[in-house]
Amino acid sequence: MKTQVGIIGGGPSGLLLSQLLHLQGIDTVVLEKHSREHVLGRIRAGVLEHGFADLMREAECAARMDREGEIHEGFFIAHDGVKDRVALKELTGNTVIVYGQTELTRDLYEARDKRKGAVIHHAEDVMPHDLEGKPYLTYRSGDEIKRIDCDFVIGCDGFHGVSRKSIPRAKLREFERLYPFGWLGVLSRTKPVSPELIYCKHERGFALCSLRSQTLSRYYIQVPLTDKEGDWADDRFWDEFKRRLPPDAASQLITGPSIEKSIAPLRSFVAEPMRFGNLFLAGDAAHIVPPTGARGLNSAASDIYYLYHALLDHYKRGNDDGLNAYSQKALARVWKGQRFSWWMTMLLHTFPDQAAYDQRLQETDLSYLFSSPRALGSLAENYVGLPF
Ligand code: FAS
Ligand code: PHB
Repeated sequence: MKTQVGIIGGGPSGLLLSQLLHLQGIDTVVLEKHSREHVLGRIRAGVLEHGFADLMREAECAARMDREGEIHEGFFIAHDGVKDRVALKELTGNTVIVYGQTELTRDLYEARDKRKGAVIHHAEDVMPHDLEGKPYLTYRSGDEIKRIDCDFVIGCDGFHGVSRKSIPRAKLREFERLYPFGWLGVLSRTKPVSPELIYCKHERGFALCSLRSQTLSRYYIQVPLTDKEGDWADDRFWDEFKRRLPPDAASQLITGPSIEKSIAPLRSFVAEPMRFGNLFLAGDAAHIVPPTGARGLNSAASDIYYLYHALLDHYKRGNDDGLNAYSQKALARVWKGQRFSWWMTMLLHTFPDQAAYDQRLQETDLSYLFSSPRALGSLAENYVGLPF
């Protein structure tokens, strides 16, 4: 098989790039190792920057997002018994859309199907070859090894994928910070406790009130790294969650059976450069953030935006400036997302054995934040998404 752009990974990054290029007549093939049901079964991001939403509209995949997604003009930070609001729209003129990654990925799959896009599931043992020459991909389908010749390989295969690992160690530099806790996430068919998100800083640990719709709540609590989902029966989760909420929310909390429960460790990670020969990395394949700043999926958006325009310039105008500048340009925005996610995580979580001095710094950071419109404006502009 031959194609112009071979994409490893059928998550939001790979699918969005494939759809955008297809609309411009550029041929792609997406190789996804899992089934579609498996990909859609993962509960992940919930908040989309306006930049991501605009890309979905440009990809002609935004009808349901615009119909069912909720526009949010602000969110709350609860701390020391008070709830302060971050008025995103007043501070920046922009808003965010609350729309689950699962639904967004479903919309992208449906758009690929409608245009008969080549998305191959159950692609086992995907391997990129000859990345500094004329690249090709191989993968196993049943007992058969198949080959796809392409001009470029885009690694959209997430943190555990094969593409970043295909770059020679000597060419790659990795930056990582691990956090001494994880997030236990619960999905429940209950009315959300708050119409806007509430990030709760609490001495017992961080908690987050989010949602997927007015009948589907998405809640998180900070848990020790040693905890497993099995340690948290629903009753134990609801009791602990309620203890970390501000009083008005705690009194209105509606509990119910969890329909999904998972623990994700928190990590900050960046791989540089995001290019090796004709291989380009995008999304989680190149960078990971703790979800505190809702930057994970949104950091992938600017990678896809830069790659999409760079590939257009290559194929339509024979100009490779965009491809040659991709890694540097993408990393500049990725690192701003890293900084913001790290800062929000340090601000709102309870660190085991935290020095008293660091505790005072957290408290001072919060009081400064809500005493200075400029400090709050900085938080808000990062949350709604810095310009591409
Ligand atoms: P993805 O990981 O989504 O997709 C990669 C795809 O490649 C997968 O479908 C995988 O099956 C496939 N793949 C992997 N290896 C392959 C191989 N060798 N061959 C072929 N295919 C391969 N972000 C937020 O903003 N908010 C959140 O609350 C949030 N929560 C998260 C919770 C968890 C547990 C995780 C892991 C991430 C979370 N994220 C969150 C971040 C998440 O949303 C990512 O940023 C987003 O999925 C990035 O999308 P992709 O880059 O497409 O990577
Ligand atoms: C979510 O709804 O899953 C969500 C929202 C905001 C975050 C993290 C997760 O910062």
